[in-house]
Amino acid sequence: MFSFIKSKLQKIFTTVTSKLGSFFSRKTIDDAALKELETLLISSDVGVATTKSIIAELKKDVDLGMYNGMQLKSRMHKILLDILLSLPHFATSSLGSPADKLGLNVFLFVGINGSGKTTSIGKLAHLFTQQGKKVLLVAADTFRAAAPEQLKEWALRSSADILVGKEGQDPASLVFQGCEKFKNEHYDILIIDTAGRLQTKVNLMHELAKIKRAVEKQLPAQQIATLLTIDAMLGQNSFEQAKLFKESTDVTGIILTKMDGTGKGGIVFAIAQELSIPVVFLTFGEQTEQIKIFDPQEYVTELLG
Ligand SMILES: Nc1nc2c(ncn2[C@@H]2O[C@H](COP(=O)(O)OP(=O)(O)OP(=O)(O)O)[C@@H](O)[C@H]2O)c(=O)[nH]1
Ligand SMILES: [Mg+2]
Repeated sequence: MFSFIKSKLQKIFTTVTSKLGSFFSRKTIDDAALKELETLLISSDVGVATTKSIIAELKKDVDLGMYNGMQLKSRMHKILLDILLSLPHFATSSLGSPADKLGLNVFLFVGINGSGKTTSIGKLAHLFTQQGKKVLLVAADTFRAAAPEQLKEWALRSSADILVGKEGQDPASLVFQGCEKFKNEHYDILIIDTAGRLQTKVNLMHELAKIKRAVEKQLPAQQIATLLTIDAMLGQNSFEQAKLFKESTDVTGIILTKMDGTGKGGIVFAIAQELSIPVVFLTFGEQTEQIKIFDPQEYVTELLG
């Protein structure tokens, strides 16, 4: 059976995983090899700071004079996994569990335009309706006229209900209505789509903060997850925007989108180490089922080949 990376994230497999393999088959690993490895990690989006810390760890062993490719592989496995597991663990098991068990069942999506919010919402809605849950989507991207239509398509595909506002309605007031509907009509899951672009970034951040307050007025904080979509193909360029969202909306988790389009894949480590936000889902295509809960153990094992 093909591994997840090999079959779904082919570009990563053919670049990073196969290049790492050439290190792991070496008889000796010395300083020169670590230099080469450093270049590979940086070019795979691991990020300069995170790469330096990984290489510094590996160098301790090289200095002790013991090293072959297989030992390198097992050390890297531990170091990379530690980076991912060092975060306050996101309870993916609580995703969508009933509110009375304090599971996360309200998902506020944020992220820049084109990063994959609406598409990922469609996939997540489908995941939940497949489990027999009653799902409500709120089309709070009122900035772009075509946005509610796009979300309606996804609602149809996943058999979720959708609340669309009146033209020009304030998104926070629509979200407020959405929360009331969610409670009054006993939905299991509420998912809110937002705009990725306004006249200015400051406006956007203010609007998102206002939307968040509208949700928090009606629902307990323990139920609410703010999910930030990041386009994996943008790599390190996505960091500045991620920081901006993090500052204004207190992000619970990241959905790393378009993993099918990148041959890198190291960004998950840079996100964990430099942003301290857990990656919760990976998406890898435009079809409904092309989403997966991120599993650190599996990801590291498969990335190393
Ligand atoms: N290859 C690939 N394309 C994707 C993936 N997720 C989303 N896309 C595409 O990326 C484009 C943008 O996705 P949207 O979901 O519209 O992004 P958005 O964040 O809602 O954008 P705005 O509504 O403009 O803020 C669309 O063409 C999607 O089909 C993915 O995992 N893989
Ligand atoms: Mg959208």
